[in-house]
Amino acid sequence: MKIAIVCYPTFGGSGVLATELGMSLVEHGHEIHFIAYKKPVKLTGLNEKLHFHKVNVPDYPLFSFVPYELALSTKLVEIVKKYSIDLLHVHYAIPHAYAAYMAKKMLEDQSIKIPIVTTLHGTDITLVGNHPSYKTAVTFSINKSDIVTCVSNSLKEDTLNQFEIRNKIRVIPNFIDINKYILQQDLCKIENPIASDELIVSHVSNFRSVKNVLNVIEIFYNIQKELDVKLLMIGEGPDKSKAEKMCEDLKISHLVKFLGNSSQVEKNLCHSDLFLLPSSTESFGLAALEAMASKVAVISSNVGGLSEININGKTGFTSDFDNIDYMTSKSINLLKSNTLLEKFKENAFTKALDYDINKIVPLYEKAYEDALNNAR
Ligand code: GMT
Repeated sequence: MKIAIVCYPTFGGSGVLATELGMSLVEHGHEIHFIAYKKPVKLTGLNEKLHFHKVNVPDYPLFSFVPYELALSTKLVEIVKKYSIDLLHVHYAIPHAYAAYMAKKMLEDQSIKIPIVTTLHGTDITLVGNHPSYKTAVTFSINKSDIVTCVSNSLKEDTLNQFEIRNKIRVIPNFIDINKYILQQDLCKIENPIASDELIVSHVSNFRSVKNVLNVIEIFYNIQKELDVKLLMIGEGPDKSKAEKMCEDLKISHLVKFLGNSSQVEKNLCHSDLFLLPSSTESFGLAALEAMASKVAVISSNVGGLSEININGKTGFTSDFDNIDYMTSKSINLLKSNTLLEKFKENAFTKALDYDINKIVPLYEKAYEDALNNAR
């Protein structure tokens, strides 16, 4: 199949997932065309089967906001015709599903049929999409997609509760390439053959307010009072400087490393013991799954899709996002008992196997076949 994938090109989970999916589809024999305003950060190895097309959005003094949807739908029409694309797969409803529908209608006018698969990722539904300024257009674009997928059961429920959806929604969970993580575990052992006594706690996110990074710092502050421990904070975003300032105020800056964005989190996570993700909303929590694939136990909130992957009492612990005392005491219990910690790490890894790329990508291929069959 020839598939055009539209996504955000940033470090956000939806863009990362879309990129990994596209690159894996190439290995399955498909031809993939990424379309975005910038090359996706994790996209490598462009060749005759793997393309990137940039959406150019010219500015004009009249515009307070550049009309990205217009430029994107125009680009979609151009690429579909130029490369005889079979199908559009758009990640994140806003504005991608809307622009795809416009492209579909423009192509229909030229007697070209193109089905749309839309994948909902979370904030396009739970935080942004249900705002009155967008809701009507988001509902319309979901209902006009040929196939709709979302990344967790919880997101499916939220979508059905918050929007009037006539379409069926299939759940296709996010995935990781487990072999990449296994390989990295081996490399980490070679790099660091003698296990250190120092424990490592980590957090990966875009440091937006929903991630509650200040809670991460507070939990870590409590842990370091009792244990010899370091914290790795990976990512960039609006609350990063507040988190750095909090570390200075609490006089723990020497124990906390802010590493910035990473395109190889598996390298940063392979020495970690515990992962903290106290988000107030999280449709899936790809970062938690990446930690689990790296054999790291997870202390997270119980919101959205997080409790579908982080099994309370088995792969880690879950609680209300603001229950700092519970998260602290569970972290300390786990980190104090090597036997318990090792058991949780193994359980986390075993659970991550359910989300291996080889199990999940065929579900997308099936969705594409169904979309093509429905369109015929
Ligand atoms: O986490 C974010 O804020 C970024 C956002 C995105 O669209 O990139 O992440 C959402 O999609 C990820 C990939 O499906 C999910 O793993 C995240 O849980 C989800 N974020 C939220 O629901 C807050």
